[in-house]
Amino acid sequence: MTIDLESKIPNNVDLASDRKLQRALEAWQPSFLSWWREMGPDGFQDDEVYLRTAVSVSADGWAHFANVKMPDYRWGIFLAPPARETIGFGDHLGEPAWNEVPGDLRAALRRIVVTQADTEPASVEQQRRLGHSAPSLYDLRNLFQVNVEEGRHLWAMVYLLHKHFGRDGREEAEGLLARRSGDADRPRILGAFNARIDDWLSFFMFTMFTDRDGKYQLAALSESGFAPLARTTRFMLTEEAHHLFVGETGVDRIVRRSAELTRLDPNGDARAQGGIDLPTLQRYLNYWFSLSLDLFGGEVSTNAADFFASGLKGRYRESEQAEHRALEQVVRLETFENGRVAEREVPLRNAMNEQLRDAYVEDCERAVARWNKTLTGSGVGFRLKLPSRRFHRAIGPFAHQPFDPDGRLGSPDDWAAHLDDFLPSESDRSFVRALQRPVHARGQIAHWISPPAKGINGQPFDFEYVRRV
Ligand code: BYC
Ligand code: FE
Ligand code: FE
Repeated sequence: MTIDLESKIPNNVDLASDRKLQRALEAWQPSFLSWWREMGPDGFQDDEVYLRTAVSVSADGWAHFANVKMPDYRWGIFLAPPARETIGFGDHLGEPAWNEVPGDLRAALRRIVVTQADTEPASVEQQRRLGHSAPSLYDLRNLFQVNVEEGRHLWAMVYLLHKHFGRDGREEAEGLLARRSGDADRPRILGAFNARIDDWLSFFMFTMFTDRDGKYQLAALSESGFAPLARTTRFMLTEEAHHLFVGETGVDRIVRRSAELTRLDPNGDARAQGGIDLPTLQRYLNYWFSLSLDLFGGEVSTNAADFFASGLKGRYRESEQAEHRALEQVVRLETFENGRVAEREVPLRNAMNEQLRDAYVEDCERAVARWNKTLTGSGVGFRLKLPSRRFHRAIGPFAHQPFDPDGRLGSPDDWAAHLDDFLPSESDRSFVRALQRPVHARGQIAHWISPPAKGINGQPFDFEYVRRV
């Protein structure tokens, strides 16, 4: 797998040997760049940003750091080496993995690839104005790092569409640049990717909770019997780790600062001290966690069962499962029937969305425990917690039911009366937005957030991460 960094589109897929594909992708490239100019970060396009660029797929030294203007970022196509030669689960267990799309799986596979692809540019669109209110140059650089890599993830998926789905794939690739996050007529496909992100608390919650859905979805796809999908998602996961780091530590830094300001204030009110109060932080958490839970799909899903049976989408760390056909087992799931919460036995294959969501929730619990440790250390009594999985759902049996964050069913009137306790209100949002004044001077940090424990790539916090022109 030689790496070609010199050609128009850096790649390790030997693009040069497939002229037709190369021409098709080179024709898509200007469309991507004009999408980036129009919908990528607003401003800052001429600034030098200290960016990491993927240049190899070997574990040591897969990326290099340099000052780059964002439009000059080298968006490339990189497949990790195959992890296995055979299909690891489902009805085709043990058969050779596919390098081409099996005809009968074409529609399902295309749908999975397009859904995954659509989230990548969506997130860039959602975050496009945040540069103007960055709390530090360090954070500004991290925002742009995440943005260019989501752009590369779009490339990863568009490569699959162009190479394996012919004319349909090329049309889908156009569609990915035509939909717009939040647009009434042509929105992005999945719910959370049409939500507003116009402050940095939302950005950190999004990279914590929504990018983390990405980690679990990519991990499930990296088990795929369709080898090109498995290999490309496996490489995407190496980049994803930093996005999750940005989210988890970003929230932690706000928690730390909010706790300090709470202690400082005679009435224990962080807002009075120019910070974000912990109850507001909890409401943002409620919002982004519940929105992200929906991204796993319905609790009971025949789509998910089919994806598993046909070998397209596995479980989280499938190889660590005791058994890979998942044919005999049943699992008990919570549902909502005739106005009450009930349990139901479901064949394991139909519960694959919920299994993946379980792994995700456990990971989120770990992060919340870490934030609470920060609160303990700061001597503040407040504790954060994940809301119930029944709360504020739009997909699955609990969708649009008035469950509170503790999972108790109320009346629609109770819901309306407590809405502002559960979720960020317009007044919370405008308060948080008003705090977000840009801090673009070296080594400085906004009042409402703590500095990070360390800088990027061994650089100090006061490094000039973004050189403004
Ligand atoms: N919003 O059988 P069901 C990332 C639809 S994030 C709107 O329950 P299924 C990233 C569904 O399409 C990772 N619609 O679920 C993060 C279906 O429609 P039809 C993205 C939704 O099919 C941050 C119906 O409801 N990756 O990478 O198992 C920054 C019932 O379907 C939603 C993937 O999504 C929703 N939330 O779908 C950047 C992986 N949920 O058939 C990037 C690929 C469900 O009734 N996608 N629906 O018309 C999949 O594997 C699956 O399509 C889903 C679940 C996980 C989305
Ligand atoms: Fe991504
Ligand atoms: Fe990401």
